[in-house]
Amino acid sequence: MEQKHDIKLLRAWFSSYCTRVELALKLKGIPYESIEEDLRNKSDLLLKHNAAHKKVPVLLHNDKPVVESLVVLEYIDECWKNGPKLLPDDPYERAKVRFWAGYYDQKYMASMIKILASGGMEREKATEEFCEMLKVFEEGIWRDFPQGTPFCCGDSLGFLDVVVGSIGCNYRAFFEAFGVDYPVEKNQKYFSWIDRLRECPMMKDTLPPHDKLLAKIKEKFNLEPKS
Ligand SMILES: N[C@@H](CCC(=O)N[C@@H](CS)C(=O)NCC(=O)O)C(=O)O
Repeated sequence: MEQKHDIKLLRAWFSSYCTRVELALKLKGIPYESIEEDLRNKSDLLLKHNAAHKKVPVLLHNDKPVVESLVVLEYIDECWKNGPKLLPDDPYERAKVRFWAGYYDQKYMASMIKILASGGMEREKATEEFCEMLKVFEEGIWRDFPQGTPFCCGDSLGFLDVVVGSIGCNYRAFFEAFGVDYPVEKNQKYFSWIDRLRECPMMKDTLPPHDKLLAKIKEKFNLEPKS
């Protein structure tokens, strides 16, 4: 008898970490129910199922919670063997993908926030550091996956496309909100990868709309001009 899957996703529409889980579910063709969380007033369901971090996303698979987006992506890939694979079969290839996904997650937002939170010379320095970090990333990716991107796992979106695209495709909204003029030409390979990912129909369909995200960032960081 076929096993029944009841899938719920506790998410916030603007969260890139949730976007990546939604992308994985869609790629695998897994039907799911989306439950929108108010992160200023977290539900008992969220507090119960992610007591450690109290963050979204939380995937509930037949009421069993799986948390931390990278863990969730691997879980989905292992549970649903049918459909496109997110991670490659070969253990060494998988290790490389995991390494770069971890690198990106550890560095990207932290480095970007340094640019957003600073001004003048400090912003210039933070911008240079961000640029250097992306250079290390793109050189590593093109060295370790000489077939290049997209897509790191064949002709469908792979693990790295999902991890990188879900966060990276939103960069314009952050830079626009904070008035940052970032020299994208300095990380040409990375940004052309991002541009291609943004054009992917499933990505377009899943990313938060630019204007809505821009308004949310401005509200969150109190960037609206005072009237
Ligand atoms: N490392 C986590 C990060 C998740 C995360 O930061 N989620 C944010 C939304 S983007 C959140 O739930 N924040 C609520 C809070 O910090 O109170 C993952 O990959 O799932």
